[in-house]
Amino acid sequence: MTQLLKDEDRIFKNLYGTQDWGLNGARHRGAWLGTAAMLAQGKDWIIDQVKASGLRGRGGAGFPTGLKWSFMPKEVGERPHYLVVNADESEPGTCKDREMMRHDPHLLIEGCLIASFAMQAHAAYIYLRGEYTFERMRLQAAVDQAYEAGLIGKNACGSGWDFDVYVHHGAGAYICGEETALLESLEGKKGQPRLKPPFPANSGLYGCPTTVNNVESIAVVPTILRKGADWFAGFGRENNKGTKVFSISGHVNTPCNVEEALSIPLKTLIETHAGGVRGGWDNLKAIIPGGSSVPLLPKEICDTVLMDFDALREHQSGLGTAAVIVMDQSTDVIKAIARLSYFYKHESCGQCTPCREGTGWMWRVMERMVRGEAETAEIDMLLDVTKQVEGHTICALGDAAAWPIQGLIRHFRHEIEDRIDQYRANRPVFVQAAE
Ligand code: L3W
Ligand code: SF4
Repeated sequence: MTQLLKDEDRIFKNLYGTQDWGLNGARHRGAWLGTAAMLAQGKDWIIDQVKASGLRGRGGAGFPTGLKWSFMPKEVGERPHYLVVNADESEPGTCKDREMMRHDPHLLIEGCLIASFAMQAHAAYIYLRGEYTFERMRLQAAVDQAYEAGLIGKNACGSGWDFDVYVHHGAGAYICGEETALLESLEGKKGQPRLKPPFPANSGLYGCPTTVNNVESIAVVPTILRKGADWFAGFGRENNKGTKVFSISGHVNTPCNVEEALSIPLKTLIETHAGGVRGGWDNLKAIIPGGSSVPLLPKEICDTVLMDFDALREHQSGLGTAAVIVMDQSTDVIKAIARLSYFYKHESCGQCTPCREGTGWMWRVMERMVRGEAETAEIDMLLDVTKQVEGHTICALGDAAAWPIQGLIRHFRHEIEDRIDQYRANRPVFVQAAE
């Protein structure tokens, strides 16, 4: 029997905006409580706590957060250190950071102070997705409140640490969610990914040591420190610890964002929080479990799979941003994946050949697969092209364009073949007129 998360264990207590988003409301919910005392324990203590909590990055890659922080140089030399918060939330299906910034912005600002102090950064930049105008205004208002209350700025929280927060608005390009493209864009340049290494911890914003973390990764830190690393590590299972905000959309009765423990069974997550699949669980066809970049899974796997990094990886998918996109039996899965192929073609920055050419090529073949106007042999050719793109590009967008197609072929090859057969059976036959 799965233990569901209790309300008192939810970090985001105002996820649905039913309470005051401002400083009074945030304080009432526990934010900014004991922040100076946490800083007084020192940067090593903070990083050790985050490591002990088992927190892994909540933006898609799941990289251990404490470990990432420890990559920053131990002491500040001539180059200042920076924290950059990736709030360029653009992964199709994902809308969790938006709700955190709308309704609980102080948790993020407090997290920025703690994380920046731990990495000896005097400034944090929060880079928001271009379309998030309301969230920018809300976040800026919360930042202003925090300055006014002395929580950030000179001698933040009376800690002796000077700390500034800058809210920066992107211009609406998906690729700027890739951390190095984001840094380029923040520097005022065209948002194109950089080759890694060097990683941002060595050479990030303006060539200085920088850590880029997702909104959720930073916003959970104050509560982890307040309640203890063990408390957070008590949820989920080994290597997949803590709570997580899931965005559930598609063919469910009540789409929602919900915070649950990692490793919750996918079926329980949907039936408990999203009102179940439209028409009942048996009407399920497939689910994309972690945002559009990870491969979809057929119902047989969804029946039992756990929602965490390792369980989904075992099934050749991933937790990604934990955006669960549900598709019922009425879905044309070939068309759904072809639409994603168009998205990646459109969002490719074009600087490396396998991605620039490959995304367009894959999309065009996918469109023919949708209509059934392909040869059966082209399915393997398409699969081969996805393998040529995967792992051969500067950033993960190439992988993200390849993986959904690989998932489709892995689990729904028969549908593609049936579509081709159907087209062949129905296509008009032209008989050459006799002389
Ligand atoms: C120092 C090393 N730092 C790794 C750091 C690296 C980065 C983090 C993870 O892609 C995924 C992608 C999307 N020294 C290091 C090191 N780091 N080795 O660790 O790096 P990486 O390369 O594994 O991933 P990434 O490039 O950050 C992110 C997937 O997420 N995704 C989409 C996400 C979309 C959103 C959104 O809309 N908000 O986040 C969904 O699955 O495909 O695979 O910081 O520097 N040796
Ligand atoms: Fe640009 Fe695509 Fe290359 Fe990433 S993989 S750098 S998006 S062309």
